[in-house]
Amino acid sequence: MILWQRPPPFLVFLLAFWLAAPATAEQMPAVPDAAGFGPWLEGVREEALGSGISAELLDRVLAAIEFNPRVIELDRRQPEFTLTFERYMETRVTRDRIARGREKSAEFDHLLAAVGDRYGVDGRFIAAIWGMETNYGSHSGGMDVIGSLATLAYDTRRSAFFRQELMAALRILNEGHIDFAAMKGSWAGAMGQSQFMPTSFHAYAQDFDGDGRRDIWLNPADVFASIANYLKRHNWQGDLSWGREVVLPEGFGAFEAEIAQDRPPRACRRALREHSRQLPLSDWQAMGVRGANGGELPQTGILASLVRPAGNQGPAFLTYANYRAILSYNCSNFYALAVGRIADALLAEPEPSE
Ligand SMILES: [Ca+2]
Repeated sequence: MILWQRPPPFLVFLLAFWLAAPATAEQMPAVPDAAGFGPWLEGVREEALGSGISAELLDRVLAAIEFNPRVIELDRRQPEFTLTFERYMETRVTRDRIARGREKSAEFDHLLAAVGDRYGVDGRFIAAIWGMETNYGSHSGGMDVIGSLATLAYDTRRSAFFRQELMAALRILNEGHIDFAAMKGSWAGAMGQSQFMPTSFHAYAQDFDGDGRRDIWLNPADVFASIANYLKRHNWQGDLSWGREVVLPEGFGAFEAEIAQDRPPRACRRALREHSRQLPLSDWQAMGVRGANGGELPQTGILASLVRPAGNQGPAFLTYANYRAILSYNCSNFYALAVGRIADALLAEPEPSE
């Protein structure tokens, strides 16, 4: 039940929870019998050989992997609770993550600027996504990608999706971008510091340093360029930010019908169905919406959707096209707002008390 036309690069736990949410434990398919895994891999080998992957590579890699019951356990895990927006922001946009983001932005200053220039994506957004996905490369997931994907493809729950990802992962090895031993990722196959699924790797990963390998595991230049390219290819507007927090006027409820969407889009519907219609900032200003500090909104035609992640009584945000590019990375309003807030913190001077 993957609902995207293109899979997002990172299947976060929230997403896994969401995928699991409609099913009760009784409805989950039984854990497959590990005894059939070896014979099943023979079929994988045949298919991979037919698509041009070398026999030597397949012999070596397929002999080294096993059915991993831990992956099935993680896939079957039921959500225990859903974080509120406030709690999500407290746990994701931490002082530590911002402080580390400042350190890493300083350390990779020239590289982030060079990548930012090439792709038209401000380096603070690249750093913010890097920080959210893997805490700046320090938590990329230590699971063997081929073993995890083969286990999920052998399982019956989403076998077609994961078999396609498995084939894409074998192609990455066949093309020599990374060695088998270093091809690590999350249990669901999101790989390296940018947490790309293998099909996203083929579509978006970049070789920024020009060594012939697209190395999103160990090479910061390739990691940054891959994140930037993903955003650029999802309609990133280099001269815009992501959006802004706003204050709604008394009696704003009168506009609810006027700002409702005609029809939520098909892609990333889970997050976008919570958005208002896209209207120019000047229209929002005319409705009495103001900046978080009470200031006037810019009188421009920039299109913005209103997002209220904690419901009508909670904080309100006007979000631009770049916010939707962040949603394409990970279809969650909480995630996109956290990325925006970290990116803004990286722009601002640290508070004297910090
Ligand atoms: Ca490279």
